[in-house]
Amino acid sequence: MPSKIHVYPLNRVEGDLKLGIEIKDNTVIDARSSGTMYRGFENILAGRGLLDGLVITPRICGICSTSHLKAAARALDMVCGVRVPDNGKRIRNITAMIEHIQNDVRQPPLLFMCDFVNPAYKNSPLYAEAVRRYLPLKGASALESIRESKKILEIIAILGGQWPHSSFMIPGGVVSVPVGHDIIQCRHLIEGFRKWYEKRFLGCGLERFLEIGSESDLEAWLDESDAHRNGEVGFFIRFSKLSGLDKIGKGHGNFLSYGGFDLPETTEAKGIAGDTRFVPSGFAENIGISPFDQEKISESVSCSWYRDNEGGGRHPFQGATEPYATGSEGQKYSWAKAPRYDGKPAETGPLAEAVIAKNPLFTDLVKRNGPSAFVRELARMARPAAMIPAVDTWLAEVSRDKRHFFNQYNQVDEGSGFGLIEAPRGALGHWITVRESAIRSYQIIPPSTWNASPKDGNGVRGPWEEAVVGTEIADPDNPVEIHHIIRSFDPCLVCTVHLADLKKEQV
Ligand code: NFE
Repeated sequence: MPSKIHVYPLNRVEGDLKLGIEIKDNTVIDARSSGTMYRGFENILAGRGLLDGLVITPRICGICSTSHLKAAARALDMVCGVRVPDNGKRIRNITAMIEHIQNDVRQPPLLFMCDFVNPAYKNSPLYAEAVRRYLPLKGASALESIRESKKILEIIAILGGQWPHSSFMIPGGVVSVPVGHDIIQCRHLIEGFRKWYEKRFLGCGLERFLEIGSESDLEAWLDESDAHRNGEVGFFIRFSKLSGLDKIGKGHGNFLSYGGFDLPETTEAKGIAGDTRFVPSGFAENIGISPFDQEKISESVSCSWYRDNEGGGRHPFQGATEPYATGSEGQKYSWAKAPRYDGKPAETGPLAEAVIAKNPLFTDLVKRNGPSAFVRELARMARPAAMIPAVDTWLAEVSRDKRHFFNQYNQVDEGSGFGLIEAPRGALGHWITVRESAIRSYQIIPPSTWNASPKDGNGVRGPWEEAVVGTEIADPDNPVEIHHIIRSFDPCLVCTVHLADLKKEQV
């Protein structure tokens, strides 16, 4: 049977994405991930004042603005050669972590598990319960998640003035200096959130959940009590296994983490042994981890609507953003560039962080079964378990440590720097070059660009293009399998992704 190309627009996904998939005998044989909107923040920044990225880059996105602020501030820390004092690190870490946590409890019920109410599952024994929980904007869990994720964001508003799009980080630290009752209020909020997350998400205490160290432990934990089975995580595991989400969405199996959350010099919070950050950096092929080297990052524009670079992929310090739309007749098909690490595509996000941090559960799951839509989403739902205690520890430390929150920085005329962090969706990088006190060039690679990458100059697919290849599609008019795979990467604003089959062509 000849193959057919199906073109699915994915609305409101970090600007708008379109996925073209080629299906032969009900199996995906090729895919094209296409960012359909040019934004041009990098060109807006060129020529502006040194600090303007602190105000402009948080506007890139409404769900990860604190992360862009942090990456911009870290790039400027490097340009200005200034160190951040412990309290500055704590406030930066607390606020950025809260952004992760809100995302990790908001995305699963609102954006991922709403697909469990797809008519494709209407005969599933778990369907009625899925509808009760996740029916968009009506399900009990969907409504709870909106309420609780909104509440926890108050911590960023208290410490940073507002959320989203705040600009309270500066080179050398933060400008906000919380007073006693601010910290009391933040600790009250994190404590209330912890109780809700334990009761409704996990069905057990954080400590019990963090004991799970392997696939068999996970199965034993699930069988242990109704509370475990009926929490959001337990229900997600049961539905996913029954529906085969652990068998789809494998991809390349390459993982990237820039690492994040610098540990203060004095702190009770612990990263993994020997690392100076709460989340370590690294690159992994399956579970084989190698040290991270930012010089190995490059971006190809061979299949992207930008003027071709001579000599292929370029490091962001040499990168340029020169739009060059050729239509869809050539090999260019996306406004997203194609980032590569050591020439290879890499997925990034909570699963990549967990593998690179050698988390025993996720190392075991990936070692046994490889990545999947299931394991990617499980890593997201589990991530707050380790972060909530760190937030509370740093809040307590801020209230005891009366020292300063920033070090004075000097304005510089020339220099360059990069800010590489972990945003909610994974590795986020800002690269800035300064000449005559102004921004000469600013290059940004958000996590969704890594995951949504089009093909590179060698024709190698990006992570989610690769993840959908090989998938059997039961009904090309309702490709729920593709929804699960793409949403397991948590593309920005995926809550309102609608896949509509625009066009079918015989090839
Ligand atoms: Ni618009 Fe973001 C995160 C960043 S993009 S959500 O997380 O940076 O992938």
